[in-house]
Amino acid sequence: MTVFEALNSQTLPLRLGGTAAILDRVGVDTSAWKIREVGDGNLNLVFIVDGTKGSVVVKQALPYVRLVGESWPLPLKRSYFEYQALVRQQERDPGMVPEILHFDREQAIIVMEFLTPHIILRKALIEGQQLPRIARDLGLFTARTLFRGSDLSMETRKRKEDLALFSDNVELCDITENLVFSDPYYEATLNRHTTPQLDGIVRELRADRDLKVEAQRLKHLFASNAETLLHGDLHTGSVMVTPEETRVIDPEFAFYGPMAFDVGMLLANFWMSYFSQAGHEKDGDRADMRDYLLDVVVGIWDTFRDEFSRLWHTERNGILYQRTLFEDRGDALGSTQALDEVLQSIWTDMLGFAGVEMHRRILGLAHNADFETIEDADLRARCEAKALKLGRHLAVNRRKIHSMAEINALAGRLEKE
Ligand code: SR1
Ligand code: MG
Repeated sequence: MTVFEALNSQTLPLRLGGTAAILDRVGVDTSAWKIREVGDGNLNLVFIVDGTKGSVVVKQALPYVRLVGESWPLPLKRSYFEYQALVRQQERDPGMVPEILHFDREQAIIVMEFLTPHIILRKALIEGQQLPRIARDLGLFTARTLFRGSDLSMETRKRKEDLALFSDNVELCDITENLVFSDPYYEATLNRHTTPQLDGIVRELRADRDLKVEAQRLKHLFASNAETLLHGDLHTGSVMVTPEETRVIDPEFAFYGPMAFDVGMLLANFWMSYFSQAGHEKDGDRADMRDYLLDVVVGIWDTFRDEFSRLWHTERNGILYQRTLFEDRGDALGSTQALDEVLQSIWTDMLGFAGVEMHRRILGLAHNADFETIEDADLRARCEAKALKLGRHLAVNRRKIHSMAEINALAGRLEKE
C-alpha cells in the first residue's frame, strides 16, 4: 500500500520530477526549481514551482482540515472529486478552468497550469478593481456547467454513473450542510464571529423562527435535490482573474445538488463585497465600485438566464422535458412554459442560498477576507450587519422577490443606513 506523504519543498521535486508533462512545462533541471508554498485556503497545500522553462501549481489535499488542524480529519479522496469535476467543467465550458497536467490519486496531488498574472477575484474586489469580463464569464460558466451536468442534457446512464461517483464526496457535503445551513443559527462550537459589536443582531437571528425554518428548508433542498454537478464552493475566492480572463478553480466540494446553489453562493459573495467596500475606502471613495458590484450581480443573473434558455432550446437532449412532448409536437410554447417554471424555481432558491451564505461567512467558522481585513471593528460590524440583514431578507422573503433591481435597491438603502 502506498503511504501518503505531505509534500514540502525538498520532497516535491523527488515526487514530481519524473513526470514528463511537468518537466515539459517547468524544465528538466529539477535542481533549478524554486518552490513556494502559497496555500492560504482552509483545506490544502498549494505550491508554485518555478523552473527554467516555466511554472506550475501543485495542489495537495491534506488528511485533515488545514484551518482547524489534525483534530478534524478529512479524506484525501476530495482531490479525486476535484480532478473529476475539473475534467467535466473543461468539457462543459472549455477554457474556464486551469489545464490539468498530472493527477496522483494516492498522494492526492493535482498539478495544473500556473495562472499568471491572474489574482484571486476576492482580492481584486477588496483592492477596488473592476474586472470587465466577470459577469459574462461567470454567468456563462454557471449556465453551461449546471445545464450540461443535469438530466436536461446528459444521457441517462452517464448521468446516473456520475451521480453515483460524486455521491461519495460525503465529508465535504457534510461540511457544507453543517457550516452553511445549521451552525450559523445556533451556538455551534465551531462558530466565531470576530466582531462582538454584532452580538445583538446575532442573538436576534438565532431567535428568528422564520429564518431558521427557511435555513432548514434550504438544507433539505441541498441534501436531497441531486439535480446537477455543482462546483459546490463557488465564491469569489474560487475565481482567478485578469481584466482579460476569468478562470474558476477549486471544485473539491463538487457533488450532485440543486442548480441554484452555485449561483446563490456566487452572488452572495458579490453582495458581501458590496457591503465591505466602506471598510476599504482608505484610498478614496468606493461609490463607483459599489455600482459596479451591483451591475455584476445583474449581469451574472441575466447572462445565466439567457444562456440557460439558449441551451434549453438548443441542447435539451436529456430525459427531462423531452422534445417529443413539446417541440416535436409543434408545442414550442409548452417547452417555454416549462423553462419559465424551471428558471423561476432556480431564482427563488438561489436567493435563499445567497442569504444563508452571507450569514455563514459572518457567523460561522469560515469567514471571508472582504470583512476580515477591515481593521476598525466598529466599521467592520456596521458592514457585516448590513450583509446579515440582506441575507435574512433573501432567505425569508425569497418567494416574494421578483427582480434583481428590487434587491439591489434594498442593498443601496441598507448601505446608506
Ligand atoms: C472547514 S472548510 C470551511 C470552508 O472552506 C471551504 O472553502 C468551504 O467554503 C468550506 O465551507
Ligand atoms: Mg476552496
